Amino acid sequence: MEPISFALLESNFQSKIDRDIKIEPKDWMPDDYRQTLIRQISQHAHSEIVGMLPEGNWITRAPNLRRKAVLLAKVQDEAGHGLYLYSATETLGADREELIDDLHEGRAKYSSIFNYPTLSWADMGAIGWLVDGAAIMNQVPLCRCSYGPYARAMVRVCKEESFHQRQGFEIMMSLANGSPEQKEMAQDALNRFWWPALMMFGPNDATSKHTAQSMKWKIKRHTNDELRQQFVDVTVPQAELIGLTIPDENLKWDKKTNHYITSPINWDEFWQVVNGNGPCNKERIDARKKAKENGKWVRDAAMAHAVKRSAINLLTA
Ligand code: BYC
Repeated sequence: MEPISFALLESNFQSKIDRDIKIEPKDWMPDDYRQTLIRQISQHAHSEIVGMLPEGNWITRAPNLRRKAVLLAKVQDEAGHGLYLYSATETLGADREELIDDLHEGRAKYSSIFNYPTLSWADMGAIGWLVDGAAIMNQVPLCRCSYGPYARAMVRVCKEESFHQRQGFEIMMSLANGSPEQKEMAQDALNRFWWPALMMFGPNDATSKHTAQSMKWKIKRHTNDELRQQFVDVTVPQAELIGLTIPDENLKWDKKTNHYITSPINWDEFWQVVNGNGPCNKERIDARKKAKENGKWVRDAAMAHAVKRSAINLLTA
């Protein structure tokens, strides 16, 4: 029997994608597709885990028990998202420990947004409203991603993100309707998180090196700029509703396109943060490394227990 040519395998693969048939772990896939998914899903997993830090910072200082319980649940959800996503990378043959080492050694990226500090309680509102809001805009289309395990993980993640976005908006709404000082806190948080939230969608389309191929493979269903625009269009009216001002004096509604037009994004700031020079990059990675060191005894104990159990099972078999 003649060996199947690479060209035939590749054209069958692309034809499945074109017909919206999911690619599953044991299916043939081009190595570049596998590597692109490992890159994107691991960056996504790292973002969830690093993303626990700025909010975890406020659990002990939440203003009341209800807020504390909700924030605690949200941060736990993010740990869960990280775990589904690391599991999804394992279905592609990646090694979780190696991916985590890549993060700790600065070889892997994670979302730029988590390198900004959380200075006040209102930042918990701004993160839920804007950061989770941006995350949903980006992740709902990922539920239709061509790779089955990633698409299925995203369905649950998006349900939880939607709850996160609402809890954030509710915090902002309460502060915006509160005392003048509380309203000022909410406005200050919006001022600091607005531009970093827009940067979450990635470089603009002209400079996004992966978009064209990822769209062809239906890993991405929209470009970075399309999703960023959708986010601006839904978020500006929400700010108006609660009486807060988007920190962009050039922001205007364009009747011709039915979209808001914003000032240009500061891409220099974005790349500085992505390349490790943001306000909190070092602090975030140091915290992750410390968590790994501090958890070593738990992993060692779990391994020792597993070895003991399997020895007992062998003896009693
Ligand atoms: N920050 O060609 P591009 C969350 C990198 S977690 C850092 O457009 P692509 C949440 C990009 O990786 C949110 N790096 O790439 C958690 C690439 O670098 P490499 C995370 C960024 O992949 C807790 C280079 O720039 N969401 O929601 O086509 C609490 C060129 O970019 C960023 C996801 O990860 C950035 N913002 O598009 C609350 C979603 N943007 O790898 C909330 C899944 C770009 O070539 N990921 N880069 O060295 C995606 O949808 C896509 O990967 C992106 C980028 C839209 C982010």
